[in-house]
Amino acid sequence: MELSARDRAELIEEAAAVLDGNWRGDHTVPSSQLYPHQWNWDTAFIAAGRSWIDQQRAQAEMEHLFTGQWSNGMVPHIVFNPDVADDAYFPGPTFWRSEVAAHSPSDLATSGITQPPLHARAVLDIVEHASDRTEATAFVERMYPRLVAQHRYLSAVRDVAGGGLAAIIHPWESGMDNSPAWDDDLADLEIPPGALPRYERRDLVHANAKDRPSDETYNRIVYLAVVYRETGYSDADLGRACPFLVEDPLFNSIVRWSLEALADLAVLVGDDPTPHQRAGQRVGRAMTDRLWDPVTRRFYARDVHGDQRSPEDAITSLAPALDPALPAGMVDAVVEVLDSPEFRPRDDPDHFMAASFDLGARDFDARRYWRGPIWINTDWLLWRGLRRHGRTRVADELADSMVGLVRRSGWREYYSPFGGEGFGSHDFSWTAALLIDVLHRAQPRTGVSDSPGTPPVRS
Ligand code: 2M8
Repeated sequence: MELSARDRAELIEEAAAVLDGNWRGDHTVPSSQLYPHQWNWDTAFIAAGRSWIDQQRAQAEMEHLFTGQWSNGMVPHIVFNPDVADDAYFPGPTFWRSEVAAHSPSDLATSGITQPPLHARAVLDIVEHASDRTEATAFVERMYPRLVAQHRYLSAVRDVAGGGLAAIIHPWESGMDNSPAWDDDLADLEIPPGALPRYERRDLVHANAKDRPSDETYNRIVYLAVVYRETGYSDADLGRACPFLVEDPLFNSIVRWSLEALADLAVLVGDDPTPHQRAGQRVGRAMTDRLWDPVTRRFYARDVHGDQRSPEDAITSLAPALDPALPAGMVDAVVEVLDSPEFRPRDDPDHFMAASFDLGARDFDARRYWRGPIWINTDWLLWRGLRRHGRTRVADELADSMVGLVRRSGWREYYSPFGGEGFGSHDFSWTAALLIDVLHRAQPRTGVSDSPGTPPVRS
């Protein structure tokens, strides 16, 4: 694909307009209708991309998200905008009732679960791109203790199995809510009669039912949230309280990548980076000990209750590419899977990568959310990880795909791997923000080469 300087500038301008359209004064919504509040990992993606063009808004939205941080360090997956009607999104503030928790903020409604902790990495990106260095230094000083608290919560409260990994307690915490990787765990779940509140799905008002989770899945994920809410969102004994307990490769790879960034931020504020470096290396080792299957040479999510890996080939399996110290043989294995017909439809000349689920699997669905379509955020995470490991060929292909999808179908929430049709929301914020990042760091097949990034650190 050729991209002229003019095309590139136009894409960046369009992406900035998408973000400005979704800006709400102190945060950016993922999309104006389907997701009208502030989301956790969306904010990190949005701020990382926006940092190239608007330092002030990038900083502001990170700080706004952390106004919703709980006193135990947990950063909620949604910070609700009090100006938005309660029934604009389900489950909204009256469902989550964050006030029942001892740790929640008293003046702000939030959800009671978290999402992948990409924030230290986003803060580092903001600082690296900042034009106003004084402002950036003050921003890091404000954010650093909050990020430390976030990671302390994940290691102290979420390492339920004691093996060094954070467990997620709800599929929404993975960010890949409807992935077939969670099907077995959800199938085992029995909803006692009367345990499910009456509710109306608001997502189907704004999105095609073919793109969204089934009603049966929705009942289960709502039930899981109710079960945790009934504990008062307690930190105690999650192993007993939470029927869904999974060590997810993507979540933990992001913990690993962010801990590395947190160590760099520690240096900037004059703190000791060593504890964060060591914590990151421990997570990396725990991923290879607990999630790597040496027979299939893949990473899989681990069900903590069943104490076993779930052998589903979902995009989460490839995320350990983000670990800067991942041994070269494991990086090779990630690249092999990504290159295989499981993740790219080679027989289709108009194919894009990377599917979010094994293209040949029974449960693959090219348009249903997280069950097969391509997402720009997972492409971007793999791209950042693989560039870092010097896997330029496949990283460039990912960059080409991201740019190609947007040029083919606009700023959509997700896309078909076959032909690139767009699905879900229009004018989706992280798609716009991450494309700004891609276009600044690399010029897809334009002949203008990109600097290869920091060489991998071996530990
Ligand atoms: C989707 O998740 C929300 C619940 O958090 C939903 O379906 O209502 C996911 O794609 C998630 O990863 C994302 O953060 C959120 C907002 O974009 O939407």
